[in-house]
This record gives sequence, C-alpha cells and structure tokens, in this order.
Amino acid sequence: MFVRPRVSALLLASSLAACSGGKTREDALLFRLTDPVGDDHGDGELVYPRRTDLGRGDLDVVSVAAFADGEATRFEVTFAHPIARPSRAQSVDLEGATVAERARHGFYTFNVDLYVDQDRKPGSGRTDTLPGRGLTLAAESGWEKAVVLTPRPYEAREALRKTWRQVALEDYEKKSGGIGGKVESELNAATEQELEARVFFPTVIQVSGRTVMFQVPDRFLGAHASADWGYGVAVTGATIERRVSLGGMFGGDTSANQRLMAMGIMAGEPYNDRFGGGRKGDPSQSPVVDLLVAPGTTQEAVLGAAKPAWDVVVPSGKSVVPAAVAPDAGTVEDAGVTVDAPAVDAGTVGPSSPAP
Ligand SMILES: [Ca+2]
Ligand SMILES: [Ca+2]
Repeated sequence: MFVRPRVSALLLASSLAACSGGKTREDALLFRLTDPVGDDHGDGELVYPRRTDLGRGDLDVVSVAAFADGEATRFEVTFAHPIARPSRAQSVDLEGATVAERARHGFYTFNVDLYVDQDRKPGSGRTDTLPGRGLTLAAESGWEKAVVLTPRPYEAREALRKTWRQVALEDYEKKSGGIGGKVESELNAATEQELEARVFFPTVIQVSGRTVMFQVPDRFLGAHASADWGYGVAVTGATIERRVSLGGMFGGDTSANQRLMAMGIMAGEPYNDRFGGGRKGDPSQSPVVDLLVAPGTTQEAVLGAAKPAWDVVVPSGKSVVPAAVAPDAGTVEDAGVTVDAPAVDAGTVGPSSPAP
C-alpha cells in the first residue's frame, strides 16, 4: 500500500521541480483564508514547550492559500515566523537519530490538519478529527476528505491505519462477539479503503521562509480545491520520536502513535515535549495551538472548556445548502463572509508575499 503514494510522490516531485519553486504562469489562486497574528495560544492559555527551538509565533498561522497547480492543488500555509528546519546536529531520541533523519520534508515542529467538507450538507460526512486533536466538527461541517501535513507522513499514515483498524475490530467484537480470520481480513481491507479514500498525507512538500507548500492531487480531492467547500484548519505541535512497540502482536496494539504525531497539553508548567497551561481536570482538552474558525465564533471558545462543535470556514462565504429546500445548489445566496477574491488576487499572491 506504500507503493502507490511513493510512486505518485515521485511524479509530483518531478513536476514540482520542473516548475522551479512551485510558481508557474498557470498559477491560479483558488482561495486564501487569513487568521489573526498572535493567537497561537489554543484556548488563550496554552504555553509553548520549554525548549529553544520552539516558541511563541512559531506555530502561529497567518494564512492558508490554495492554488491550481496542474492536476493538483498546491496549498500554502504561512506562519508568523520562519519555519524551523530539521537539524543534523540535534538528536531526537534515545536511538541517537537526528531530527533531520526523522523529518525528511524540511519541517518538524508542526502538523497542519485540513478537514474538507465538500458537499456542505448537514449531517453528511465525518465529524471526528484525527487522534490526539480533541476536537469535534459541527454536524453541518462533516468532512469528506482530510489532508494531514505532518513531518513523517508515511509513519503517520501507518499509525492512523492501526488506530482505525483497532476501532473497527473493537466495534465488530462488541456487536458480533469473536472475530475469525476471514472477518479480520475483511475489516483490514475496509479500513485501508476508507483511509485511501478519506485521508491524504502529502509527501510533495517545500518549505520556504515562513511558508510551507504541499501538493494534494486532484485524484484525491476529485478536483481542485473549491472556494465553495468548507475547510477546517488546525495546527498542532509535532512529535517525531519513534514510538517503540511494546508487544501488541495479538489484539491490543501498543505500537500505534495514539496522538498521531500531535504534542499533548497538560495543566501547569510545560515540558520539553508537552504544552503547558492546560485546564485542570480536563484530560480531553484539545492541544491544538492555532485554529481557523468561521465568522461569529472565536478560537478561544471552540478550544475552551465548553467545547462547542467546530465549524468549517467556507472561502466563498456561500452558506450551507439546506437539505430540504435546495432544488438547485447553484442558486444558494452568498452569506457575505469576506475573503480574498481570487479574481482580484490571482497572480499577485505567492509564496513570497508578506502576510497581512
Ligand atoms: Ca494565527
Ligand atoms: Ca486562529
């Protein structure tokens, strides 16, 4: 199952290289979302880990843009600070591996999740987020596709596959008792199918200054990313050390990275690999550092103690299609949310543009 992503990654890598830095005349801005500067504090109280290579501003997203790029969408996520590059001098775990060996795609301190609500139909799609994110999307913001930009995409995919497989096995066991070999392989195949259809881990990635660019092929999203779809964007701190498998040969799977590469949060002072400032008595608090939210709500509220459902942001501002009264989806009125208009900005926005 790793053959296909690697092969297509190579093809995309060569096409990206041919475009010299990812910018071509055909570049067309599909949409751009902006996020406040200085809100990389989760619910308002999150404290960065105690370490020298990660601090305030480093995980602060200021914009997320999407460009048509051949048979793919190129996303560009821009942070407030230059992106930390993996070092060959810094070792990351007890095995003595360096950060550069663990993270081979030019970044290592963050994950960016993109939950894409393609049909905008209430009640359609998944509302859960990836393990370790601690967030739930609103029923009218269910996602059909998720894109997970993470420093170790192959390992993250494998970890998610193991988690989903475990959930599938447990669900089946609860309903039907024991699991035979045939059923188990059917569940494995169904899990792999769901993962392939639903979640994409980019491997064609470029880091330039404050911006990380990554490609998502049209064959995954079904088309270029649309300004009429909804996007849920969440940034977490990344962990890149290798988890050691402690058994789990039968049933219980302890080798899966249960937080899927996301750094956790705890009450009180931060550690080297954990955010601090978490709420006491709230072990399920989201460790998300920066979040894009729809107009009318705040990041601090969504990540706060009340944990309201999280709404995706629709770049075009078009409202949800009411299921019962939508004879023609093309006539839905504009809700008036302000976002950069691609027609005006196309060609003027690029990886080197200063953020607002
Ligand atoms: Ca921000
Ligand atoms: Ca934010």
